[in-house]
Amino acid sequence: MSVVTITRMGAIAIVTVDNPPVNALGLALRQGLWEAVDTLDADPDIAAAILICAGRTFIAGADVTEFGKPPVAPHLPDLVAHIEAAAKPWIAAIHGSALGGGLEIAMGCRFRVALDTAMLGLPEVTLGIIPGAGGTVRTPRLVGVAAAVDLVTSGRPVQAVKARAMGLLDAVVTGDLRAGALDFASAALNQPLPLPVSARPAPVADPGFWADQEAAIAKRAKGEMAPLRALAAIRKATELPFAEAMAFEREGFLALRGSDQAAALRAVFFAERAAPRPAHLKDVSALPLRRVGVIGGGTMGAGIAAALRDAGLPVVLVERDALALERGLDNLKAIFDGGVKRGKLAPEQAVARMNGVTGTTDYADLADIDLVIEAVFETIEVKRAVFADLGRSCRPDAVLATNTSYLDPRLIAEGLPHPGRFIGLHFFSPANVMKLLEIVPTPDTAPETLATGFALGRALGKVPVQAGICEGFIGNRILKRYRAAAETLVRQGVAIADIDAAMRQYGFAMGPFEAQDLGGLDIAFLQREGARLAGQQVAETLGDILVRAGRKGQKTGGGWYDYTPGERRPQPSAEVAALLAGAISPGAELEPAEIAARLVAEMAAEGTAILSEGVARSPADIDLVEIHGYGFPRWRGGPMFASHR
Ligand code: T1G
Ligand code: NAD
Repeated sequence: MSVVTITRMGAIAIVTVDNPPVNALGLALRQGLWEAVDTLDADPDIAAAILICAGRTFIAGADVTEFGKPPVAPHLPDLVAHIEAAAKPWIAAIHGSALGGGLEIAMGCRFRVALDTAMLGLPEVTLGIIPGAGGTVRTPRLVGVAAAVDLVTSGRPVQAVKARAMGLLDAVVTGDLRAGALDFASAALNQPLPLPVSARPAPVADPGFWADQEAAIAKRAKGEMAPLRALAAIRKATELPFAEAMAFEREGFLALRGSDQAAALRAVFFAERAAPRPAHLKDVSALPLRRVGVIGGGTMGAGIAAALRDAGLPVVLVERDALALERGLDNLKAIFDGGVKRGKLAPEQAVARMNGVTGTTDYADLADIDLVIEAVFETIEVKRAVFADLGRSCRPDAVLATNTSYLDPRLIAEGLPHPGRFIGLHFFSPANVMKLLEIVPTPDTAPETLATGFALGRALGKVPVQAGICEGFIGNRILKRYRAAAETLVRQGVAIADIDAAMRQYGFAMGPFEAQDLGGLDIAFLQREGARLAGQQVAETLGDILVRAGRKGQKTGGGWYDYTPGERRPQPSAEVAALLAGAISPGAELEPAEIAARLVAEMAAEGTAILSEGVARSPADIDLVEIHGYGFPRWRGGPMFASHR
């Protein structure tokens, strides 16, 4: 079956691409489009061509699976030029997502028309590369310099209406795309044709513009190469003749294509797409999810309820008493009001989100719930009491899940009727923002319960990763090793601030000590104290010394660092130096790269142990946990990827 077919509607040819799943520009498609240009140019009865796609989307870009191989002609920039130079003007008719090479193909067309629901973008930088088929050279000619810089260096797609306003589209249609494109073509062909995009003048930016953009992007990119290279290519598009600018872009694309950062981002790209549909569950049906219960309206319960509402699921929020329920509903409303303040939600959407929440203190209101997520206090007694109530109040087939961070889900579920429906669903705070969801089955968890956990992950747009039962599952277990390794460096005389600076330079938003001051040192301290009380041998940590001295982090005005009241900037602390003096033997002099290498190696070592114990199913899963739960820099690929380069 050919991936390109041509049908004729009078003088208009309809060129249909059908290359599932996303019409990616593999070799066969490139060849098919090349031949279609020649066929239609040779057909005297054809005046114009409409390029349209079958399936879920317009062309979603180059075929990422080809990236690891040498490029094969016809190369994409040549194909775009071939379409642009066609004697018969082409009109791109876009639905779904026109991304990367797909948008570049569309920019080679004389016109671009899209459904109002379509998205258009140049996400190449998210793959560690830059557009390689004219995206940095044609885009500024269509939308101007500032909009081109934002589109290309951020990789963020734009919706059709905004794309039309920017000049990326010539028209937005609703309903039947093919009919709308035909109407547009008929009207457009009665007018003088616009110049091909490459022949249009390139806009010029104010002198200071490039310096400002370079500084802003360098700050945001934190070592990632592609965004700055994309900026340079757009600048050349405004300063050089088209062909020279194209050559500069191609050189940058080819240079980045083989880079470690591109390899890392490609690995993450495919891991993220595989995660929500694990192969071992492909023949297992998930249970229907129509209404979800959340027990506890605190930090996590409110965040989880918000995530459920964002996904359009009705929620029953259960709290222990009327006052706590009122507080829980206020927590939830505050999340949506924050979304309105940030322009993420319209006021009426925030109201609708809350209208989909039923607050109650009566577990009987869970009688018809499909799935319940418990997010109450992290003590086994409270959790076991809650699940005893749930076992009595919910349907026998209702999935019951715990959001515990450290307790053993098997102990929480002990004695629960129908234990096959129990599972751990470990969300990360804030639960309506963080993408990671650790899915933790017990030995009794039924396959369809596990499949339902993944189905919930998909519904919420999460990155779900299955984890076995151990202390901290995957992420918190690696975090504990990371923090211990960082403390070891402190004991060897490496300055706390140098360690944080090294990890920020590596690409983390913040270092391990800054992060503890933000989250609070007491959470981990209480875990250690609990283990000690339970009779476990848990060595004294430097963090213990600080917490015992009342230094719990920013919330107490000081933790690993001092903080000026009202400020959040960490300042090295003389008190901390004095408190830890007895535990530090000065002498270690480490470069930032060495500090980062040692700490990442420790994460990878724990990841290897986690793999060998079967707690994680693959190294890629561990990398997804670190990237989406703990801020590991995406363009490094994760500790497992980074340590095996
Ligand atoms: N190439 C190959 N396969 C792709 C693909 C691509 N570009 N995009 C998606 N897939 C596969 C994916 O692995 C999955 O496979 C299936 O399609 C469905 O994906 C020259 C060089 C288009 C918005 O970055 O953003 O063009 O698991 O689950 O949720 O300048 O896929 O079914 O076997 O994500 O409906 C630029 C990346 C490339 C687009 C659809 N393009 N893709 O989302 O489906 S670089 C991109 C997406 C480039 C040029 C440069 C999304 C989507 P499987 P999915 P979805
Ligand atoms: P929290 O103290 O903010 O909220 C707990 C809520 O549970 C309170 O509102 C309390 O009123 C309610 N509650 C207590 N007993 C109840 C009962 N019998 N019925 C109904 N509601 C009851 O705690 P949190 O930070 O939201 O943590 C909740 C759970 O999520 C814990 O197991 C924690 O380990 C886990 N968790 C926390 C984080 C985090 O960063 N805070 C991250 C992941 C997981």
